[in-house]
Amino acid sequence: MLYKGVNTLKIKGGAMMYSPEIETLSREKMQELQLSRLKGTVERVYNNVPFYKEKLDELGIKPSDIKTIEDVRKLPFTVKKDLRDQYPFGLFAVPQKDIVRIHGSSGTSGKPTVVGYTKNDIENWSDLIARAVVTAGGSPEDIFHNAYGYGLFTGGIGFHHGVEKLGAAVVPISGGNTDRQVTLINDFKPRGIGGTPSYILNIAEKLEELGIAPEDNGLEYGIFGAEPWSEEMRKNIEKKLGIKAMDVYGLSEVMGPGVGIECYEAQDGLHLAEDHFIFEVINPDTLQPVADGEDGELVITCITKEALPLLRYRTGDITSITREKCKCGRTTARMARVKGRTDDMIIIRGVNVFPSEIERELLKVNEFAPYYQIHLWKKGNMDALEVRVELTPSIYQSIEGNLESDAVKKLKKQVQHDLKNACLVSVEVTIQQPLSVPRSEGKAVRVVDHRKELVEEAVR
Ligand code: DLL
Repeated sequence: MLYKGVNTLKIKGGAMMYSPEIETLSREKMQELQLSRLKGTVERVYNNVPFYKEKLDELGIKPSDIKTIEDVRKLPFTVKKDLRDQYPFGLFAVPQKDIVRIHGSSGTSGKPTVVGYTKNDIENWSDLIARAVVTAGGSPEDIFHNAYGYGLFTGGIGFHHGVEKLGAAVVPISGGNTDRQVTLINDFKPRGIGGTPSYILNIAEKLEELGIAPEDNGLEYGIFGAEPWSEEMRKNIEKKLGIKAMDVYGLSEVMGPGVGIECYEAQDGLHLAEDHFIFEVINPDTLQPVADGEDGELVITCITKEALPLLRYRTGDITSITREKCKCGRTTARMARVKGRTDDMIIIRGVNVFPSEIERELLKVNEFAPYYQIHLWKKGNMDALEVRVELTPSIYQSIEGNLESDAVKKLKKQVQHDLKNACLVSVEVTIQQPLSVPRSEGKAVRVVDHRKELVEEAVR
């Protein structure tokens, strides 16, 4: 089927695709395309971004030294601190008059990192979101409930333009006001929904509370990302909403959402937009590439961006890449679900723990609602890890609200044992009443680190 005005068609025996010629390109052809775009990018940043000229000069590299795709490894890395140091517009490669949009990411401390887009950048981004929505099972005839936050965050407005570009109808509800979200879902019956998985879970629970059954909400697919989530969380959301849930990845520094997306057919790794970015996975300590399938830090080079073409941006995200063909027919490389961030990794008594590993264990426990928060403490000189979880309302009722009951004690012991087996560290599990873990409307705060406060308090 060919949708009017949209580059979407069905390929035989395969999936619906938005840009089939790109999505099924041979590796050889893809690398040719990447190389020509990379050469252009290096030339542009060398001539227009003093920061990069200086870095390239320091390394003795000229744009003409980029001759093969492997030469990307000759280029300098860019890190978040570089964006902060060049705040706000120091890394832009075009004059201010060509910028049509500015986004940012809030970060935990200080000023946001600022990113800019030209008109072409926005067109490319919208195309990639349109491609992502189709990959996730969407079509131009859909209504798409967009519960990503609108504002400096790239989620809301990024999806907004892409869904419109596809020709589908976007409901720009943003995050928050869950009652209204549920009313609109019930009334409009959107086929697609987007939002952070932690917030979508709130919406799903609200629907449940109001007695709106999964088969009556109209939803068929969801596109969730912007924070790490686990397979268990996926199953949970899919069941509650009666949909297929796809993982979408992206970061404002290189564009926003749409850098990678799972396909509806396989839900097995995120198809990467290799025509716009070059992806590497490196060992964060040695900075050397790791083999396909091996975990490391994802590094992204922008090859079509005009306003902010970052070279070898170290995302801090831990994942792996496979280049095996997917059963949906696409040939693009796929990345595994992000396991966590290098800076999110909790090091407890020398053991590395990712919040997603803890999530996986907790969500296996039927007695718990799918909400949790990790708290880090100091006990004497030792780090201590506490996980706060809550019982489901029905379990809470069945024990008559007695959190000291033998059943709760037994459950706590069992979960602590399972967590220790899975994560190799001792975890103190605090089982709480329903609705006691903070709910998110955007990215969930999974880890609260009290260790610094405690040290500061002691010094005071
Ligand atoms: O979170 C862009 C986005 C919006 C992606 C909507 C997906 C959906 P930032 O606010 O700059 O941009 O945060 C980027 O979020 O480096 C990852 O650590 C994390 N992240 C994004 N997507 C995923 C995901 C947006 N699917 C940072 N799984 C990234 C795990 C994710 N982490």
